[in-house]
Amino acid sequence: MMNNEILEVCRCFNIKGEAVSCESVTGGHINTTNLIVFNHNGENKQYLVQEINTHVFRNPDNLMSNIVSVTQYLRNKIAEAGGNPDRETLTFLPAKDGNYYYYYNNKCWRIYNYVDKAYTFNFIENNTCFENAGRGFGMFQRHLSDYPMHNLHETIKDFHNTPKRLENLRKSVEADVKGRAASVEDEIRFVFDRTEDAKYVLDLHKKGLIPLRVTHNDTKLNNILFDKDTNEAICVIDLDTIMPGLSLYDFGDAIRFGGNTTFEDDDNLDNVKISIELFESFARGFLSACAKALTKTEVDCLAFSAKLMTFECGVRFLTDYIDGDVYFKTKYPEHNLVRARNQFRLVEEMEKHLPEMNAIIEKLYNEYVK
Ligand code: GN1
Ligand code: MG
Repeated sequence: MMNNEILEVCRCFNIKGEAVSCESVTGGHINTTNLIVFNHNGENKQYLVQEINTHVFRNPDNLMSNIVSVTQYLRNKIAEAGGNPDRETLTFLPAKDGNYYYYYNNKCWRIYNYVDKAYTFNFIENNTCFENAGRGFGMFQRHLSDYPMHNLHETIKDFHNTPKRLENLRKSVEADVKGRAASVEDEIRFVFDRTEDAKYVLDLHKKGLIPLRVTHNDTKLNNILFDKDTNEAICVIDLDTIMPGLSLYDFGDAIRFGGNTTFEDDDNLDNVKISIELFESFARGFLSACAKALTKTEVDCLAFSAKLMTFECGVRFLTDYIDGDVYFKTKYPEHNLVRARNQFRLVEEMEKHLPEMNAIIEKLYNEYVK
């Protein structure tokens, strides 16, 4: 269905031609996305028109400055490596005022080229695909290893500061605006029983044992595009949270989502397990691309980081449930609670399997580094 608002937005970004079709793209929990096709001089071109969630990303200028400078940097790296920058990174369009975002109808918009002959997954179908995703995120890390980090803005403050996430939960429980806290006492206890875990990697960072790097920070499986012909992971997308961070966040969050044997919002907790095979596949891809760039302390924390990121995400879902679902998009009233319970079950599963996961990392590290 053609949507007039989207059409007007396209005009603000100087898109030429006749609109052929427009459909909404679902999957992300934060921004709202539409795929629009324009025909210009007999040729069809596809664009993604996205409304930026300014409740979450409060400074679109800083946000787009990060994204545009990182994608331009990546274009050069990809070209140097003999790749195709139009497929291997995103290309954003300037609006008529020269900025890479534009306010229309009091909403903040941006547009970028749709990469065709590519697909995303919401669920892993086989080990090879997850290994390819690991290589894709590892390459992303490698390409950005010399990026001048001081250029980057912190688009969401303390995004992966897990102790701060616990503090926020504590505040939400105290405020209890929806009167939901009493019904989730077990979940709250689960979180505060793990207060020590929450600060483990940040403490190592503070001691200088884990370096700050340029990281993606939201490495869900559906944030990487796969090529339809080769099935290789070609392009990392959803670049809003690129910031200085720890490599562990990218590794850990990818396992949180893709290493789960079910969806992050499956309410049947018996389905929630960590797949050791998938864990190994992703770790193989990731380490094959960037093991040599990581310090030994980082490598030693990789398996733990999967548990940490799963725990942190669960804390965020639980906090949002208590706050009345103001951050993540939800489809039904208990959605955030279901997600939180799912993540906490996955944490328990990872706690059982941590020795095995650590042994896999050690084995792969020896393979790729020694
Ligand atoms: C959000 O936008 P999306 O769906 O890729 C969130 C991530 C969470 C994820 C949980 C900016 O990611 O941090 O891990 O949901 N993004 C932001 O599925 O908060
Ligand atoms: Mg996102």
